[in-house]
Amino acid sequence: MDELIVVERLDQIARVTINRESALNAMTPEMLMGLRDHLGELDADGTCRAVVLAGQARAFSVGADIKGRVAEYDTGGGRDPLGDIIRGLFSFIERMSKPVVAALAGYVLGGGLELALACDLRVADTTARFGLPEATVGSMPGAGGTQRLTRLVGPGSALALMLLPDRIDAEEALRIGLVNAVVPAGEAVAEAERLARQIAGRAPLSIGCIKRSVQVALSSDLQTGLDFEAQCHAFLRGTKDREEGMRAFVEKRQPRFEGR
Ligand code: CO8
Repeated sequence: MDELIVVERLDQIARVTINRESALNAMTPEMLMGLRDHLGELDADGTCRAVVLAGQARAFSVGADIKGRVAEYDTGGGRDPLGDIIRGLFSFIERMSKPVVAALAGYVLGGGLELALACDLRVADTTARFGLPEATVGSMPGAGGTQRLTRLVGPGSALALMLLPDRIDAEEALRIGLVNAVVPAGEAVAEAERLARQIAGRAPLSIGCIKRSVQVALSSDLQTGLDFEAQCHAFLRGTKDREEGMRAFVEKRQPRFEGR
């Protein structure tokens, strides 16, 4: 398993693992482009209904590869190839029609935390430690952290994580709403997969519409969001899966959704 990103298909879900254990899954442009390619393929694959995103060994990710950034990618000039790739990837994850569940264990720092923020659900195990150390190295969260974290946990908790050097543990992350659940050490991936399977059993077009509607809620006024929700609802009313879902309920059986 030498690939920087490892993809495993498990029936209707996929497990995607960041695989750079020697550098605690620090992110390089090659890794991020690989992740973008794999997620693009999974999003286009009608047989995949949800994705679990995890990190190998003792980190989800410690963020940008500082050594590589100093050496190659960032001269402090105008262009920032890593920044362009990372921002494009995180926005793509939000645009995916399939939910991405982050399985968080060990270090979840800097860009690694920003990656988790771009996912739809977050499960942490008790080893997880969260922090945004960018200001310690003369930078700032620049891959969506100031925006997504603030929207998720509110300005008070977001500022504490960004201004102070302290890391927070999984229980504190749960308390402030940064993660959806905390599980015992070593169980984050299994729990994330359990949630992904539950999502996979539901109507995929409904799931996609819900995800998109929540994104719209975060970037529009209430009326625009309500109009978008109504459009999605009208669209779903005409789908085969809605007919199947209602029929299955009446017939007291499991629905067979096809995504149409
Ligand atoms: N980049 C490159 N290599 C890293 C990084 C990193 N961010 N973090 C750790 N490593 C490497 C170490 O250098 C070490 O390698 P080696 O064995 O070759 O020396 C290996 O991983 C193991 O690390 P440690 O020996 O340090 O392990 P510890 O358990 O003692 O410490 C820590 C782990 C606490 C995570 C420590 O390594 C650390 O503080 N790392 C830096 C974390 C950090 O500052 N991350 C934020 C980076 S900035 C960022 O992510 C911005 C993203 C957005 C950029 C784009 C926006 C435009």
